[in-house]
Amino acid sequence: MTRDPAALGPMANAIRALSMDAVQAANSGHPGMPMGMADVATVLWSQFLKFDPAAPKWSDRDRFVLSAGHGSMLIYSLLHLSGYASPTMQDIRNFRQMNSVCAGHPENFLIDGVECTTGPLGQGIAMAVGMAMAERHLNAQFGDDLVDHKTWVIAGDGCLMEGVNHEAIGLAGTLKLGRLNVLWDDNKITIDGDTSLSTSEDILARYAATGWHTTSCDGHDFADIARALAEAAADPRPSLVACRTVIGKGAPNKQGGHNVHGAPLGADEIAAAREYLGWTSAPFEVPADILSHWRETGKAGAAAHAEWQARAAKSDKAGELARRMAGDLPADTGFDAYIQSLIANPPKVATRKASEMALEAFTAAIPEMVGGSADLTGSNLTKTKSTTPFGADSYDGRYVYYGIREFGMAAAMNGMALHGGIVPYGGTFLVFADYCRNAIRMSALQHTRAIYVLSHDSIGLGEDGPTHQPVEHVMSLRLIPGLKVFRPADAIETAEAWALALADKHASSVLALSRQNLPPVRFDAEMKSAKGAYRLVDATAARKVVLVATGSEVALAKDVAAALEAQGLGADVVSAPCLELFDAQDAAYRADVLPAGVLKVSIEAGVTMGWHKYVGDGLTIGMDTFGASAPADVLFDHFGFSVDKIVPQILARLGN
Ligand SMILES: Cc1ncc(C[n+]2csc(CCOP(=O)(O)OP(=O)(O)O)c2C)c(N)n1
Ligand SMILES: [Mg+2]
Repeated sequence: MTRDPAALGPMANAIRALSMDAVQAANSGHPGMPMGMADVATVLWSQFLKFDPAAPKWSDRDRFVLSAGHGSMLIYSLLHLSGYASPTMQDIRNFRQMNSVCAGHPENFLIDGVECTTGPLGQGIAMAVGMAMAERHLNAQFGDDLVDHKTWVIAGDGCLMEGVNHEAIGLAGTLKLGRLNVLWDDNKITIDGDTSLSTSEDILARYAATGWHTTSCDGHDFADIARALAEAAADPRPSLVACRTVIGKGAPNKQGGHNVHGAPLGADEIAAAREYLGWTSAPFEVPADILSHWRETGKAGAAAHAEWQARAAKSDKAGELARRMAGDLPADTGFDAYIQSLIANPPKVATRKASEMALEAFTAAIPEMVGGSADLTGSNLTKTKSTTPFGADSYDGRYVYYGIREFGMAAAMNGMALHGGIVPYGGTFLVFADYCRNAIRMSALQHTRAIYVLSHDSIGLGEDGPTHQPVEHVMSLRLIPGLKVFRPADAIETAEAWALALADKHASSVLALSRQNLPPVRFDAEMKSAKGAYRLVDATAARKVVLVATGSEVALAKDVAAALEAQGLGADVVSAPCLELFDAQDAAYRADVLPAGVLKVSIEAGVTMGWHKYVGDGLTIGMDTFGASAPADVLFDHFGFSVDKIVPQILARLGN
């Protein structure tokens, strides 16, 4: 740890110089935030943060989250200066250019030291809450010797204004996440101008009201920063430190104004800043003495890492922790025995119930699964016997009562998954996926194994009516790249969906589940959902039609096929629980399941847009309007999901 106070100013100026020069070279980017928070970040990294640049993935490192992701040059500077292998100075020179790991916003999949992808304001803090939850949970399970670290966040005015901030801090306060410390870049500037244009909130009072410890400091006074950070670190509550700063500090003519937020300073102002800061080095050059001070910062963490390794070598729990942190499931996930029980006794249950049954088996066998719901536990059926409540007095619990905070929940799930050692799943109604949609998108982008249990997946929920009936949601979630959207048809497909979601440690999944009971359609143990879509029923008569359906409409498709066969028209039924997995199959398989030259008909109680990709110029049976409030069977009939209403359309298309 650097204790020479005289070194801190030049160290911070190295961040300022790299940031302004990189933004200038890229001719785009955000110099204001890194320059304004350079002093705070220097104190944090040199005196508080526990990290080992040689081991970016060391599980007991402190987590550092740059929630104000537009200030990406801050974290790139910090990582490079303190001695991480990535980013290199060449990467920084190529800031924001194709193939540079120094992307416009920090991306967790490009640089090891970047804990999470940030840029969508507010979500960094919310993910940090999840990381702090993960730390306490694993601490409760593995003890102080193996898990004992903090989560530090740098956030801007924008992060604190976003609604998700409210959800996240409410959860953190209730859970008493004392190892979470948020350093707020209190510069009173956002893009449009002074924060007084849009807010008059007493932010410290709001945080205090949710159970946080709050303090303030002069963000350009090293001693005062250190005092505030020490206070935050010591307090048993989560802490907010308001760091009063000047945006763009160091650019003499532009600092303090909103124009320095997100535009290059320009050659003249950069020259003036060099003069003002006394920075004489050329762009992308850091004087050796300053660099050596920076390289000192990781030394204490490296020593702590070595001590941790010695403890881990003696611990009989270290192997299990390593397994969980690697994201590898136990050898027996409970899947095979559970599938056999379903085959022995195929239940007629809602797929949300089937999900609960599968979860009983999986959560018993996979201790890293941590579940929860946004106040719909009894509807999503996400709680199992193995998942006892997680709370301030029971961090070893595995079930999170997230409250009515869908966005906060999804972001926290991302944080837990990114922390590692935990496989988070969480539930809400499918229709409210929109409330947390950007966090689901961030799950996919960050390759987190977050599993969303989204029940009440269609008009089949009935009387609650159109506010609660998803119509566009299943298809719109399929639009998110990399996200696997499962809509299983019965208990076996639901178990398969869970198994597939759990098995892929680099992808996130949605399970769209029915409220209403569904008859079993599958009776064998072959893992057919792995192919995404498969032939469930072969045509008996000469094949004229292929019906492709998902979820609750698969049983209907079987009835439609039977009616067609009764008229001598052969019809296959294809169940398509996961179109993303189907798309990943080879062309021959896809052409076999959905062959050319026959009429293909999709049946799904949702929007028809998207289905022509699978049925070509065939028929798309769906609904492109909102639903209505009525019993489910009435609604299915009203909106055309019945044998009587579908068969004539098929006959007409066949010219019969
Ligand atoms: C959810 C979201 N909305 C909008 C933006 C666009 N945006 C990026 S930075 C910013 C202003 C943020 O102000 P502040 O956090 O105070 O940053 P500062 O200007 O102080 O660097 C906005 C609106 C975003 N990145 N994320
Ligand atoms: Mg600001």
